[in-house]
Amino acid sequence: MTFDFQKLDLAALPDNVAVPTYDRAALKPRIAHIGFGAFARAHVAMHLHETLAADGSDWGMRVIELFGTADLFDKLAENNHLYTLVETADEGTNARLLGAVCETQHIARDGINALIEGLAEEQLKVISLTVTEKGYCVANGKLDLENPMIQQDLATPHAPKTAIGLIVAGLAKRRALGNGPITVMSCDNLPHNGVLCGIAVREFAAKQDAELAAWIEENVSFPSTMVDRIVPALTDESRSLIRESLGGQVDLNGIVCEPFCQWVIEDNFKAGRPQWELAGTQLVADVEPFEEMKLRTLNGSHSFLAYLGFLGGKETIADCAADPVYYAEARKLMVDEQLPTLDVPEGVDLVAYAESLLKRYSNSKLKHQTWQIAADGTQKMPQRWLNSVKFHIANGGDYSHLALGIGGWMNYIRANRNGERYEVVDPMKDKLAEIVAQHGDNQTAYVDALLALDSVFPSELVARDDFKKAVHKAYHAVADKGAAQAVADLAN
Ligand code: CS2
Repeated sequence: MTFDFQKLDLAALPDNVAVPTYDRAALKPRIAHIGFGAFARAHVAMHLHETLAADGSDWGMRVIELFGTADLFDKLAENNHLYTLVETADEGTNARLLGAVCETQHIARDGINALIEGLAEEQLKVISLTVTEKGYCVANGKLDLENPMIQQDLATPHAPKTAIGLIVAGLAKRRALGNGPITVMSCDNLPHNGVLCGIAVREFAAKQDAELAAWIEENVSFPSTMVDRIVPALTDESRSLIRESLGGQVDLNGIVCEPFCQWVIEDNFKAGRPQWELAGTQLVADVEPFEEMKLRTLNGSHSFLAYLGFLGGKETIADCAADPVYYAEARKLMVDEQLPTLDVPEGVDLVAYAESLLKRYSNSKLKHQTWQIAADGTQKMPQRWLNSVKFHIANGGDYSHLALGIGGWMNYIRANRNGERYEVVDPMKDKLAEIVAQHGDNQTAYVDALLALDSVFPSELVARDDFKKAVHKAYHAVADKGAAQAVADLAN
């Protein structure tokens, strides 16, 4: 199937495709968003679009990319920065054009200086980011000074390649120009994402200039946020759905997602913010209970289904949810092993929350691939599973589902599903492949070598025989009986 660029013809859109009604010409780049992938298009930029529709303000968004080519950004500009959002579920589909983006900047097209200067502009009041877990370059709660990209950026701070290096360069320029305070808002699936982002930025700055670090302390806030919307990577099938929804027009910047959307933001902004609450966003004093609930329940069960589902021959989360055994065990993972570890956010019924997630997983229109969620396991497991394991060990609770998830991951990274090879995506993939090559034939040594990865498995867990035993057992269950049987055996 080919999808060639075509300029959107707004007059020819089907009547049910809504277009922005607010004054887009008045928008100024007052938010700069780094990392304009599928998630940001469907979530962060959608919330701003709805806010603008409600208040008609001038809070436009500049979107920034540090990787790949500027092709899609060029196409977005040709369409006056409009693009299509299609929300789809078994109950029906809804398409509309979003209009909050007013500018694009790409490192490969515009050069790093333009990006740095952009972050220093006076009218810019918020820098937001969706750069995935690994984009923060943090290990064990600190800036990862072993990370080669951080080392390179510290050596050439005027030409950074990482988001953290770019933000610090932008803040340094902002300080030099006297352009005032700003907020840096992380929107990635990490616990205390604002705190972690603040640590990375401040530690990077302190390595260069203590006065800059002190200025940041005083002038920059780092609110935490909880973001939630399932937005699978585009496939030909979703591109076709976009075309069909637009009455035959192609939009290469379009995106397809589920109807559900949630955003909880810590209300801690140094220089103002859009009135996001007008678009249903929750602004709260403490995001942590929401973050932990979502990370452990949603993302934790996603990763469980990703490894054990993929190895069990299931291509999508909806395929997993359609299998009564996977469905029941994912529910138990959430209700029996994750919910007891949580502080309940005000007004939330946790069991009803878990049920609502299973309903979302059953959306057969979404085609959210298990292989996609399986990516970056070394970056995801600590917050999704291992903190809960710590809780159970301290409280004598059962964590057999969490352990099976870990055993599933250890099998998954061998890149061999009954003889079928696949790509393992992970920033530590070379290290993982080395462990497979060195110890793959000796299962005990293999599991021990993985448990020795100290940026993934906390030493306090690895020091415990009961934990090690549970992981060895889980690894063997999946290796010997296959993932589907190992999941089914959890019921016994
Ligand atoms: C998923 C998330 O790929 C993954 O790791 O668990 O992207 C998930 O779909 C979102 O966090 C939902 O809000």
